[in-house]
Amino acid sequence: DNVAAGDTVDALVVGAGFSGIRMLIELHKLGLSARVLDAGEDVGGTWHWNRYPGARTDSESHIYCLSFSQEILDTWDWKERYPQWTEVGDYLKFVTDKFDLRPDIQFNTRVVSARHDSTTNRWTVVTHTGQTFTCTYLITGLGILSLPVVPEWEGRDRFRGEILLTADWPKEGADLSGKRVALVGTGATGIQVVPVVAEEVAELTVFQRTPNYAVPGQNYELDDAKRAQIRADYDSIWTKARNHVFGFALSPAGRMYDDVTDEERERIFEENWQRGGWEFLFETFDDIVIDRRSNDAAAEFIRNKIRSIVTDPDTAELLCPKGYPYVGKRPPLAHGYYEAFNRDNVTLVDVSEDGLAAFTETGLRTRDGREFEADVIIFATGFDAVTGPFERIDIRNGAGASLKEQWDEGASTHLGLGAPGFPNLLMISGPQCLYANFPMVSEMNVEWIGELLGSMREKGLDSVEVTAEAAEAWSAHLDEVFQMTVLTDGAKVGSWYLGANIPGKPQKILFYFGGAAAYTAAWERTRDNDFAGFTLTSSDAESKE
Ligand code: NA7
Repeated sequence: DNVAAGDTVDALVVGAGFSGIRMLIELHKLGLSARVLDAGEDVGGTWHWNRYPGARTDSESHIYCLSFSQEILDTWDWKERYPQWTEVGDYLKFVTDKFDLRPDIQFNTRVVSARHDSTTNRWTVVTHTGQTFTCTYLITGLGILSLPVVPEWEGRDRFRGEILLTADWPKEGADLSGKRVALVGTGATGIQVVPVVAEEVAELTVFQRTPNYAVPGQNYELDDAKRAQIRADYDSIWTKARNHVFGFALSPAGRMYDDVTDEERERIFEENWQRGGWEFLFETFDDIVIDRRSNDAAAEFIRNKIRSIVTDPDTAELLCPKGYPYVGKRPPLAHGYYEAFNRDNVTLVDVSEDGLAAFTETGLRTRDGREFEADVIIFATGFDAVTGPFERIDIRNGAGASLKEQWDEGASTHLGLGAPGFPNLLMISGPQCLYANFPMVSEMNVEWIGELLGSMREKGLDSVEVTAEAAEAWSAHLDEVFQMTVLTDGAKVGSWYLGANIPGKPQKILFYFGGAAAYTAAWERTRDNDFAGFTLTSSDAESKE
């Protein structure tokens, strides 16, 4: 299924997840020649690699998808409220085949470098096998969480058991039955792994550094009647999502902390805990992310739930997040996570003070010498988010300057779409894009890149670059919005929103938290103002200068 080597195309897209697939469709519409490269064996991106037991989305299926094709919305049948990784993968394959995209996608291909030549206005892109592509536009759909990180503890080679990574789970699966399994990491991933793996293994030891605020997803299967209801409602679903702060099809609660009595507040939290998912955060009180009292109330409600679910009081207390606000880190959805700690074969180990430090022949050891035995160690230890995947590619502009070096103090972009100094490098869900339901963010960015390229083409222009002023202004705005939220506390607890989970990574907010409507409005101001913030030129004119 690989296409011919040594190609020259108008646009080269890196990544065949939601972003890359949707971009290819847009490029076809524009009549541009295009190629998509992906390191995996098939489309899927995040959902190609994260094949671990329990992997599913934290967004509801009917909005964790692309909106542009009515036909796809009408024909693809989602099976569950939150689809499993296999289902999202199948969906992306369905879209790929429906739009006959495979001839323009090359799999098993990792891009290692990209260098812009300002005299020819072309990027030269080199892959891990040394294959070379040239293109006018280099478009990235790298994913925000695609570079997994694993702690570098001493003695990895010493361990005689098996080491598994959730973000690169064996394609053939892993047989954990009857084994003693250690799990490191209790983020959104670890929390999905625990209840599923607990059913299969002899013993599961869960190492927790920072407890999370996990609200139940309350997953359910969708039947024809539910799907018909969703389909009939799609106009309003997309309108809601495009106006929602996190891109969900939810409505504002219409009330704040002070609007109700304490008893009323408990009742509202309880009701939405039962509904499950993001309703708990977004349809209870509209000020949870900005008002400490509202946040404290939600946090205490969740702690009390944990105390009521987990029967061993010491374990319950360890599982209770304290000292940082709800949403201070990205909160996961749970599917039987807390309940799993009531099983005899599941043990929680607190490594918040005395961290894990080394592998032994038979397991893991903490700094002060506590030892734990395991046949299999699973790492669900997170990602070098957003900028990591860019920085592992050696991206350089015409002057030889590297993007990684430019981002030494943190990435700076305009709307997440491009960085100053890097002409014709266009990003989908790049640094400083909107933080929201990501298929939606990617689709917005793709449509905007489409509008930009379409307009440039009409005007006979072929070079676009973000201005330094626009990137500075966007960074300042991002920070201003971020400072209004309780998310700033994420720095204390290693939030990946901030780059705080990676030692040495600049701590600068990686996302815009102003909501989908404001993000769209910012793009529309740019577009309707002759793409203010971007310098558009023709390479012909440039070469005459
Ligand atoms: P996360 O949310 O970054 O979680 C990583 C987890 O791994 C988290 O609990 C970390 O603890 C833990 N971790 C990382 N390094 C260590 C060491 N050295 N020792 C012990 N524990 C460690 O990644 P996920 O994959 O779960 O989720 C990422 C996103 O995917 C999620 O937010 C959703 O958007 C989907 P820490 O909290 O840093 O103390």
